[in-house]
Amino acid sequence: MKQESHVVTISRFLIEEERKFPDATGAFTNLLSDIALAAKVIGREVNKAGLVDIFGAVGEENVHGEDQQKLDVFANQVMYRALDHTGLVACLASEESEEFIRIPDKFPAGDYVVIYDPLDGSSNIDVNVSIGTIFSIHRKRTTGERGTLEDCLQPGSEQVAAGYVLYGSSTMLVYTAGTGVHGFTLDPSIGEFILSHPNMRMPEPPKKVYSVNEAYFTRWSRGQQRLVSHLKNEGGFGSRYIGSMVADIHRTLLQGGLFMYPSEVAKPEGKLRLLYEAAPMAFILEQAGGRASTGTQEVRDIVPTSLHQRVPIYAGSREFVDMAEEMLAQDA
Ligand code: P6P
Repeated sequence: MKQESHVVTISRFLIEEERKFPDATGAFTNLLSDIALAAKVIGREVNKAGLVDIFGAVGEENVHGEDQQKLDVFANQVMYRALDHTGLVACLASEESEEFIRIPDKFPAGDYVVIYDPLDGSSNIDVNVSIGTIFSIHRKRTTGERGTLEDCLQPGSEQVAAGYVLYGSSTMLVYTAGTGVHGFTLDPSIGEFILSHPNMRMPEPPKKVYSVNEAYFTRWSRGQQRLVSHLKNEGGFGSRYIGSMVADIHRTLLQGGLFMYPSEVAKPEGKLRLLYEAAPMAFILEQAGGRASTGTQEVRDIVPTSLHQRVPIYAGSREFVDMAEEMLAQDA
């Protein structure tokens, strides 16, 4: 008789992981399960966006002056409603909200702080390019019952977990809680995330691929220009750039390579946000054997001073990030 393959749902995996920690209360398991549910709901709308009037902009701008897409607004609401009532969360922060988000008094609060970009890469929605949700999880540090802004402004090194959902040819949830990186693929026929990529490790040797928007070449520092010129000439690298961070990072995690969003002479902080883009991706890549640097320091060492602060990022295979830092230092 054909052996039924050993199907491990994300719920089963989380429970088995929880058993490894005798002091675990089950709160983290429930939190990740709630995020997985939100991912399914967001994924359902993303995957049918072409069929209903949920494409396009809402005619408003988000906190960064970027046109808000209808799916951005929807995904933000789904993440909030999946978490606000659970009693697991002390406070939240979202790319779509200027201020940090308090848990309403009508709901109990918990110990976790969840910071998220509900739909990253949303400028790609209308052209059917993969987009994603990114989340970062901290523990509340302040002593009050409910979280504060201070609880959101923790360095990436203090994250208890981080993950992303990639709405692509399949919907994948990838997360780390500090004991490896684990990938789950949604089986839409049963509505379950199934463990498809246990213990993800960046490949050695890595694929020689760099990923950066070269349209900005003239805005870069001399060191950055020399780095990319070296990669594409003597370095023998290929180039892949999707323009959706979750998709570019996911490819880099699976194949190896170097993802960059560098600073520009006029924009020394770069574009990507520390709390809900760079820091969670840094945790994931480091847990898989990679690295993430600003070009001069570990992304996860930066102590945030504001919710939406931006950082340059060089992320991917350890040896490629090391090389980038060395070449940038030559022209510093
Ligand atoms: P650019 C998408 O808007 C995003 O925030 C990231 O997902 C992506 O890596 C980056 O911006 C793309 O920016 O300037 O190359 O279009």
